[in-house]
Amino acid sequence: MAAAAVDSATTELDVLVVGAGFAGLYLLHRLRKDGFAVRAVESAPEVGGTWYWNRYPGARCDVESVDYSYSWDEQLQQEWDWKEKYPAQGDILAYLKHVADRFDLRKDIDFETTVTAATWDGQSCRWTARTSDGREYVAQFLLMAVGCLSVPKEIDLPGVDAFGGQVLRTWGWPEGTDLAGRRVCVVGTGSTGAQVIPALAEEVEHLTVVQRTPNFVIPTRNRPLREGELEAIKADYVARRERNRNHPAGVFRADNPKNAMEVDEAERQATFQERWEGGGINFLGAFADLMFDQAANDAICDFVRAKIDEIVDDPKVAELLKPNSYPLGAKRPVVATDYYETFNRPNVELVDVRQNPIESFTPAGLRLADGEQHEFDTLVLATGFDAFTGAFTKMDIRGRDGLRLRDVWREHGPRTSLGLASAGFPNMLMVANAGSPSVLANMVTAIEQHVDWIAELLDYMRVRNLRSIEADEQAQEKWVAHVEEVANSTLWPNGDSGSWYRGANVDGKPQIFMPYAGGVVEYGKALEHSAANDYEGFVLA
Ligand code: NA7
Repeated sequence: MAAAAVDSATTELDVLVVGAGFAGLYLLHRLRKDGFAVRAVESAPEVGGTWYWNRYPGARCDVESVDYSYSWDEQLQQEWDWKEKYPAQGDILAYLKHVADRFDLRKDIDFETTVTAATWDGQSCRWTARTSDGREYVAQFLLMAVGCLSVPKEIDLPGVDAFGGQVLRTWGWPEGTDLAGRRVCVVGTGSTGAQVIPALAEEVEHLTVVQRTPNFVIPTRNRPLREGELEAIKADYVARRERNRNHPAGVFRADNPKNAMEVDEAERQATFQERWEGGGINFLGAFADLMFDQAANDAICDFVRAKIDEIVDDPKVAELLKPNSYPLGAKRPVVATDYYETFNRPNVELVDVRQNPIESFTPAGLRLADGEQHEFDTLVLATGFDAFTGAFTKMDIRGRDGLRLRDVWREHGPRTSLGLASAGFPNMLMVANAGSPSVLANMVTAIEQHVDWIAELLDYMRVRNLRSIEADEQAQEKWVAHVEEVANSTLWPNGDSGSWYRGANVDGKPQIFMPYAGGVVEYGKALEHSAANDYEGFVLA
């Protein structure tokens, strides 16, 4: 079926996809192939989602290139040549542009189109989505491929308006920004901060790093792919993808099956050291119990703290860089290049605002509570996101009987059945977001798992002439409780982590553990069980 324009401002569809990042592009391709009238809308002028907006210096993915890519087309994976072990933002964006061109997806994407509101009509079983420029899309299904980290957190820095210099956000970084010779201040030391700080330190005259909570930063050890390495991977690609799908993290990791506290100190240290030298998230696979046993986690934390002492020249700076208020892994593990080494540079200064908070920004910089002043020309904000729910609550989404998603989720957090649908909002399906493995797994694997399930669901409904699917309220409450329970069986929710996993980084946000910590394998079983039982957990009508 082809999309039909009712009048110039209204487009009638089977499916409207919101977002043209990894999730939106695959949805568009798959559902179009399956014969649905589908279009995607995208705020940006280009495909890429996260990888379009996060173009700050040093932006890179912490999943290996060859795994952080689609597995659904053998020719695509054979013809695309990754350059480095871990892909830079520009390489991922180039890949997604290639996918859009190769599968002729652009003709079905409306760029620079932002959905501001969507209303469900129970009579016609259709959503009407409105855009900021007054257009309307009417569709049976509203598929939210909006990303988990697509809305930057509101700026909550005291007196920031008083600052007279340039203010940049890492999200939406203006292309071509030249900071050579400037005095720059970066606020935020999460994954983004840890990438942008070493990159800017090389370019600017002076860099002030404002840190509130130190992170455990694992070295990336990125490198160009070696001669023959990519060819060998390509020769085994199908099996490699299968291994990825069969690992809870959605990417195969040679996890050590041993528990940290069952081996002696020498073996424990040697294992940590080997993983540290190998770099990347694999570090967390050093032992099986790191996220489950406090003593094991303490051991790996001590190891990283000792590394900080070893790397950082100034013992006072080293002390400030050491996290000691939450377990390693309770916040998203940070992987970066030369992060701790950067603090040995003469042009880099660490300002800890935990003990001595920012009192106010000033026209020329900032002033701390004890009166200490720092001056700079450019302020860079790497202060994080209104994760998971931000992209939903930003829109005025009204479901059955006028129920506002914003009201429900702002009060209770995102409530979903299987992370796919929320009661009261029929035919609105979420891709790889709250309630599913999403950010705790290789996002691309998680996205493919969801898109394939959704495509089968839509076909099932089409064949049976079913018009709507909605989360069953009881099943939803059970799933939300299960997500919390699984998280509570790990060390993820522990400590003063202030983590965006539970909404703790945004003032007033309900605190509920949002991603599903059981991994893509267990989650896949739950999806299969639902589908095999006529979509248990949902009401089809
Ligand atoms: P994060 O991980 O939320 O980090 C945000 C950082 O900004 C973190 O260090 C915060 O300190 C800091 N921050 C936020 N607000 C303030 C204020 N008001 N004052 C001082 N410091 C502040 O976001 P990222 O963008 O780094 O990473 C998000 C994910 O993107 C990442 O995990 C990858 O999956 C990709 P805090 O810890 O709150 O004390």
